[in-house]
Amino acid sequence: MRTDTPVTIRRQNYLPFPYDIATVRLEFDLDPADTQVRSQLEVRRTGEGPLVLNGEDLELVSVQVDGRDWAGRYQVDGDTLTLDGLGTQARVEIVSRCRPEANSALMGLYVSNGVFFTQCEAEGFRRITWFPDRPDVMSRYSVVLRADKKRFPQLLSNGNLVKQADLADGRHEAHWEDPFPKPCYLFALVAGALTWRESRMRTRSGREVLLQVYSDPGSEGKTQYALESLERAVRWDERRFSLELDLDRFMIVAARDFNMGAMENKGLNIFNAAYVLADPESATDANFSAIEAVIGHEYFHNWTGNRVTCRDWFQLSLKEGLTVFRDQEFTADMMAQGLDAQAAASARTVKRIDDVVTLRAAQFPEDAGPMAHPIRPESYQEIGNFYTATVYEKGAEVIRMQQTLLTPAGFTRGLAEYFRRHDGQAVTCDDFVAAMESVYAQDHPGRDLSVFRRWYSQAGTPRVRVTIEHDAATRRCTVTLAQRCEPVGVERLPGAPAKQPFHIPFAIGLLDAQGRPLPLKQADGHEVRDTALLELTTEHAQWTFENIDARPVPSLLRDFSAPVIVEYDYTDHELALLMRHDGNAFARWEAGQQLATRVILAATRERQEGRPFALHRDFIEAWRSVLTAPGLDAAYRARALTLPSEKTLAEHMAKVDPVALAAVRDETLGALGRALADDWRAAVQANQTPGDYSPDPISAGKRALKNLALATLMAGRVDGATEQALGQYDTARNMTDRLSALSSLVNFGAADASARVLADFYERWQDDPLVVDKWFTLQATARGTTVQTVEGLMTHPAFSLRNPNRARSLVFQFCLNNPYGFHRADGSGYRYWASQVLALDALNPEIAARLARALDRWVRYVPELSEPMRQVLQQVRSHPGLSRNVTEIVSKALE
Ligand code: 0A1
Ligand code: ZN
Repeated sequence: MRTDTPVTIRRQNYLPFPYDIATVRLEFDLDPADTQVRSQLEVRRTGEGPLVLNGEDLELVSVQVDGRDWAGRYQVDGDTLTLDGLGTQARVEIVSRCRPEANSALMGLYVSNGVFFTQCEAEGFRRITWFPDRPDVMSRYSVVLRADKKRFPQLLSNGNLVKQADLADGRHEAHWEDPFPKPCYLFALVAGALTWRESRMRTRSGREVLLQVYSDPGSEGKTQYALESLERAVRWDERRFSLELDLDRFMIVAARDFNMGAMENKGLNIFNAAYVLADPESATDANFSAIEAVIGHEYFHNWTGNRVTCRDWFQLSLKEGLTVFRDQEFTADMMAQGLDAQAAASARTVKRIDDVVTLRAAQFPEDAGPMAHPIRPESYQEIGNFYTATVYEKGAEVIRMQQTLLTPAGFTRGLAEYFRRHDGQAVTCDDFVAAMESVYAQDHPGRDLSVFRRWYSQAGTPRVRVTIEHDAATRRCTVTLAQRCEPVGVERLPGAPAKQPFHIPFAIGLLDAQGRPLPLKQADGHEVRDTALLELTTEHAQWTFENIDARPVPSLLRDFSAPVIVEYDYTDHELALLMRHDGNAFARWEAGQQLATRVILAATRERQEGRPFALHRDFIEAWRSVLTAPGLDAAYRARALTLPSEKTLAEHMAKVDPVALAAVRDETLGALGRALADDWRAAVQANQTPGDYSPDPISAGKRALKNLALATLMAGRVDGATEQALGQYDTARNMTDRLSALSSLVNFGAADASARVLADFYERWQDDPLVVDKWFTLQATARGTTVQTVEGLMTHPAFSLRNPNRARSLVFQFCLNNPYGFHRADGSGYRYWASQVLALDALNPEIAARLARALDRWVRYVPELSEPMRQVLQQVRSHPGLSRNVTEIVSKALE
């Protein structure tokens, strides 16, 4: 095994590549055991120095330049191949070999379920052939694939199929040409026996395009939703941003073994099968909605990522933040489609809530820990470690704030300007902001986005402290906003520049004592009906509103207008008022979350001090009011009645005691179940979805509320709940209901009933890998599961550490989402973590590094836990042969 010495790559050291490579011709002789790749590059010198190419795990067969053997004029040094003595123009031909079936890292060319796949982003192309593996080298590709026709009947690559032919010895070949120049990370091939579903559509300029979804034989009944989602995505990008599909053919292929969600290779997206395959019996509402979102995401990359790509990997958020923002908007529009205005607004709020919940659970902790980085990082050791919630989700928030500042119409103009300037180029985040700024400056003379740009260069979640002063005599109310943001990650190191204030768009409303909205009239005469957008660009600032009779209740950070933490000392009474009356549905949800956070944190402190648990009447009544208030739709109600997650709650604790926190959260749930049993039962009855299954947001919302009600009744051990859950499990006609019932039984039911349904579930679904993943996840996260349980499950014939979905479903789920089992005071969970990080690292370093992050915030825990965590981190760090990926994570954690 190779030992990587970590080298830090810095953004400021960027240098352009000194050669252009106009065309690349690749010929593959595909064989799982030994594949030969012949690569021909048209090279033109544009700067100084030799031609240096990257290659990893390749066997070099020959190097020729302009038809002559180049032996003696090239050197291989570790992972680089250096060619000397090239003229201004040269045709370089390199032949190399690789072993796809031995590739367990799933980067480069690999075999999954007998099918060849590639994964090149970020630096996988170098495992296929020698090449300048960096996104700013853009070339036109033509590709020839040759393979045994019986075993590999479909031969796919980027662009258009221009020729197919049978060869001797039962082999055949296919020639593909991609008309668009692209960086090598967007190259792809797929070869194997696949089934497919297709449709044709006319783009808005009238071109006919072929859309195809490929998957393994037998799964053809599960690709309809994916194909429909693709059609919706094509239409949406035309409508919303006037962006049209630029190819004649667009393909999606499902892979059983895949490191991430999916990959936007030009015209040939490769997907984790979990984001393609679905039918009502085997997939949940969450699966259906994730499929639509990921298909949208990859499709939208065709413009934001492929047509305009990144100059270097520090600019990753240029394409990822923007494309996540686009997929969020797509989903919101799809959810709102066909509903009346009020229902549509609620659907959009539900989507916003779901995105904010993800941000708070995944990104806020990251931004406060050792891996904290700006959305455009300054340095990295392994780029694979920077496909983070910060680059993706916070990156999307930074784009959203630009839309808020420019208005949606202004943002659309800004995006058009971005494409006008940069189509076909590899550019930077600064280029993006400059295009937006050109529109912003037109619409706001004298203003610019110079302060706003700090969102790209500074890490950490800003805190905004709000103070309200009311003067009864002048009937004026003054709102003061003050921001601060502690240095995080490398910002704490000596010599780091001081942190500057951010440009924060802060949406606010004011309510009177009855909860009615107050018109917001500012001293300069500017008046809005109910929501004002305050732009905070300095450390603190004040705004004065007029004609306000009494001290109002503020409704803050409406629609989560910026990724910040708000500090305002609400009384419980004020929160209850906002929960009932806030006209901004997001802020109304937020009030309930704050109240619940307060209650659970106080009870956790009491529990730690040995006092008994009792849920306050007012809190129960507040929850009852949401459960029974007229006029709220089920999807929104389900979100408003969901207690904040343990991860979000933990962010509010000085030192985290995960077991106490989880126990109090469970007890709170149980107490709500008992106190409001009749109302929960009524919710179960009122939210049945008879008839054919449909994943539409109204039906999904009903199921979400019904299943929350069922879980809450189960948590409360309310009479009849077990029978209800068992009945639902047995008679369910869709996976959402079946799995929810099963989950309630496994977590809160009696051991024998739980064992019986788990066995039944496996029996029914053992042939469907995506459902077997759910079966493992349920057990990995179940209350009562211990390290021993998980180790037992690892010996199950269906378990394999090599398949990332399976590893995630069991090992990751246990370490990340089972506080009771994982955070045992005896350290057994942590020792298990160390053993699995090391086992995975030998197979697949990218996946291992993700698991490694489960302990990166060890300092946040109570000392009884943080000390054993530190010990296992050190043990992993000192392991010989550790990958660069895991080394970076554990070293930063221990710094
Ligand atoms: N660009 C993809 C993410 C991706 C990154 C790396 C991968 O393999 C290691 C795969 C996919 C996206 O944003 O969807
Ligand atoms: Zn992406």
